[in-house]
Amino acid sequence: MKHFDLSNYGWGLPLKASSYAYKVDGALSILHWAMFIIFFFWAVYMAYCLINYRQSKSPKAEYTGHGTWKTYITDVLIFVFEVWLLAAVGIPIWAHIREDLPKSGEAVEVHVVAQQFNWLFQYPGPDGQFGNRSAQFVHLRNPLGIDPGDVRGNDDIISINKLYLPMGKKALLKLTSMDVIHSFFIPEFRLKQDNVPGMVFPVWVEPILTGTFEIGCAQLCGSGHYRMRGDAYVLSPEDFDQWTQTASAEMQQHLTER
Ligand SMILES: [Cu+2]
Repeated sequence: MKHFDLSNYGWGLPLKASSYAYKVDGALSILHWAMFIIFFFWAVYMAYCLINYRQSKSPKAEYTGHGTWKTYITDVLIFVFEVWLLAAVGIPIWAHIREDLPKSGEAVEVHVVAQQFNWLFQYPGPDGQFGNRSAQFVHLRNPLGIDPGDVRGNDDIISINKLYLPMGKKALLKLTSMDVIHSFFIPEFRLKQDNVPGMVFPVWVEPILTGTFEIGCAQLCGSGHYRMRGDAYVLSPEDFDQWTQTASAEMQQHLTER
């Protein structure tokens, strides 16, 4: 399997690999173009003032001012634009990403557990049910501490630093941490969310491209923060089903040695 693809990054923003990446980039583009236009006109206006009100032409400072309502036009335009950007563009996109969570049965569900300095992924396996986890069962061979007495966990898949997702299907990721605050970040998905110990944050993503995408930790979490990375492999739905079968079978074999 290909290890993270550097060609996903280039000039400008990274490759757009999720259904909402276009929306996020659209909002960023509007903001940057607006800033560029505002900057341009301010620069032109400043040059106009420097020339038009140069000392030889206007030697005496005026303190009273002669502002009329017209001087507020630009302020009002920028204010209206900013309110529009926030209310009509930003908040709906944010709400879509944060609140349009797929229901448990409709999506591929993965538990994402951050740990200094790895990403641990738990899949429910073919039975669709997650086995319970408990700290008392954590072992080198059982890094997530899946309860060996819980039959639901017998076919669960544990993957370290490798996240597998099917293309074109929604994935519901439940984020938590074992130790300190980490932040789950996949630039190509435009997805970033803190992993907080003792809490579970659900996030969702719908990959629209197959390929390998880098997972980084976006929260300084200790001396090994720099190497806390992984890869997200987006497979075709058939390949993903195949992977689920194979990985689960391997885990069950592994379990007998647990
Ligand atoms: Cu981290």
